[in-house]
Order: sequence, then structure tokens, then C-alpha cells
Amino acid sequence: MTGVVTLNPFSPQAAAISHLFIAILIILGGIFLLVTALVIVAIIRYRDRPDAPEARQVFGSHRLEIAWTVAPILLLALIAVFMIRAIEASDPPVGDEHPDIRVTGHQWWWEAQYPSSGALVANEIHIPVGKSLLVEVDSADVIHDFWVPELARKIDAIPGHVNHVWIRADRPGVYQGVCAEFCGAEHTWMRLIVVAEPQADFDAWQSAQLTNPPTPKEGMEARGLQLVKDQTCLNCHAISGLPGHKNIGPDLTHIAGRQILAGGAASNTPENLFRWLKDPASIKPESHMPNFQLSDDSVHALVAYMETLK
Ligand code: HEC
Ligand SMILES: [Cu+2]
Repeated sequence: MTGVVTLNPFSPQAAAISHLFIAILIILGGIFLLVTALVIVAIIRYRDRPDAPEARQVFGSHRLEIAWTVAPILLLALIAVFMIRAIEASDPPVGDEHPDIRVTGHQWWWEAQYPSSGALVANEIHIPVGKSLLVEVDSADVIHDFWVPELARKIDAIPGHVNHVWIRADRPGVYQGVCAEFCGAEHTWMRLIVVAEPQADFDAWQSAQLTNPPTPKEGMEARGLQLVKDQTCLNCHAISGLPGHKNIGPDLTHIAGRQILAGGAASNTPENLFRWLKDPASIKPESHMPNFQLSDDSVHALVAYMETLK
């Protein structure tokens, strides 16, 4: 994310919103300058002077009144036309297409499923570059709002109701997304990233998401796996190949391949993973991930195992 995102669109939808913003800024900027100039002229030209006669008094002017009524109406009509065009461009109609991605908001992380392949990921969405994908958005708990400013409009994530938004990136890159509807204590750290990449890279990424991670047989990694089974991790987290899938917390099958942790509260490094598993609140105070009061040794084992989940 560089500069002012509104001025930095990477899709036709985002460009429509950006152009609307600039058009309105120019119109309103013009009005502001005009009014300021008139006020300055009036202050200087009609100031009180010692021997000046009393100024001419004017009571009502039909011409002026019509002008200052009609001009704003025309300007507002013009803005309305711009707005309707931007709405049409930023919100293409949804027919009976099937969604390419199903996004579900959770306090405070994003789940994303790819229905055609079955891939399930969290907080990091990959898309092929130059293609419009239909995203179906809903929520598992409270109202959230899915927003990737450089790529698309905002869309509310509402429990029990699906909304749709098109997402597209015309240039490869990593785009930042946020939750744009206040949803509780950790709303700030409910971010996501969208990685737009060439189709072949996307296909490779998607098939990698579908593979089961290897099962470590010995060493720290095996101890870590045992801890995952012994603690209640699998009541809340899915790891393909292990029993007890639930989506209370992010899918961990390929956690090591992700760039961010805990909705962007930390980057995904082994050190941060250690801090997270030792005490989630040290990274995200109100997160719904419990503190298991594990020894440093156990946490090291967990990190070693998680690092194999590529
Ligand atoms: C009561 C449910 C619950 C249990 C049990 C649980 N977690 Fe979590 N975990 C969560 C939630 C919810 C999050 C997301 C927190 C957030 O980002 O706000 C999370 C996040 C994580 C993350 C970060 C994932 C990411 O992509 O950001 C890791 C790693 C993790 N948990 C590992 C574990 C391990 C290991 C265990 C067992 C020792 C465990 N969790 C037990 C609920 C749980
Ligand atoms: Cu939110």
C-alpha cells in the first residue's frame, strides 16, 4: 500500500471510485475558491472608510436568487450523474454466477474458501491477476465490512445474509485489506492481504493449499504435533489430515506459508509465532485465542511443528 489508497486504484472498480472522488474534489475545490475570493473582495472593497457615504442598500434580487438556486441544482445533478456511473462501475451486477471466493468475517480474522477447489485459508487471499472474481461475503458473529481499497468497494459482512462484491487486480502485487465496520475490541487488527499473481502461480498456490502437510515422526516437530493433539487446539483450528475440524480459529494447515499473523497484528516470523503461542494477548490483547500457559519448551516444539505447515 503506497500513498493515498483512494488515489491509487488497481482495478476498474477502484478506478471508478477514485475518479468520482477526484471529480467531486475539483468541483468542491472550485466552489471553495470562488466563495473565498468573493469574501476577500467584499472585505476589501466594501470596508468602512472615514468619509465614505453609506453603502447602497439592496432588498431582494430575483436574478441572484434564481442563480444561486439553479447553479447548485445543476452541480448536484452533475455529481449525481457521476455517482450513478461510479456505482454502476464499482458494483457490477451479480447474476447466477457462483462465487469464486467465500469470505467470512470472524472476530477478528477473515476466513476464505474457494468453492471450486475446496481450498480454505485465513487472512491471506490469492487471486489471479486481471480477472474479476465474485466474492460472497458473510459473517460468523457480528457485522464486519470487507474492504480492499485499491481493488474494490466496501461490502458489509452480515451474519445470516450474503453480500457480493467483485474483486480484481490488474497488476500483480500485495494489496492491504481491512475490516471497515467497528466490530469490537480488536477491530483494528482484522486485516488481510490480497496477493494478485499470474494465473500459473495462483494455480500452484491453490493446489498447494489442498495438500495435506507431512506428519513429522520425531524430534521437536513431532512433539509439537502431539501438543496440538493433547491441548484443545483442534477444537478451534483445522489442520487437514487431523480430526476435529472447526472454524472457530483460522485454518492452520498452511500457516507457515502466510505472511501475517492474527489479522495483521504481527508478521508471521518464528519469533512472533512463539510470542503468540506463549501469550496471544501480548500481540492482540482481546483475541479469542486462549493462553495455554505452556512452558517455553513446549512453545518451541509447537513453533517447530507449525513451521512445517508450509
Ligand atoms: C477457543 C478456541 C481456540 C483454541 C482452543 C486455540 N485457538 Fe488458536 N486461535 C483462535 C482464534 C479465534 C484465533 C484468531 C485470533 C485473532 O486473529 O484474533 C487463533 C489464532 C491462532 C494462530 C494464528 C493464526 C493466523 O493465521 O493468524 C495460531 C498459530 C494458533 N491460533 C495456534 C493455536 C494452537 C497451537 C492452539 C493449541 C495450543 C490453539 N491455537 C488453540 C482460537 C483458538
Ligand atoms: Cu471490524
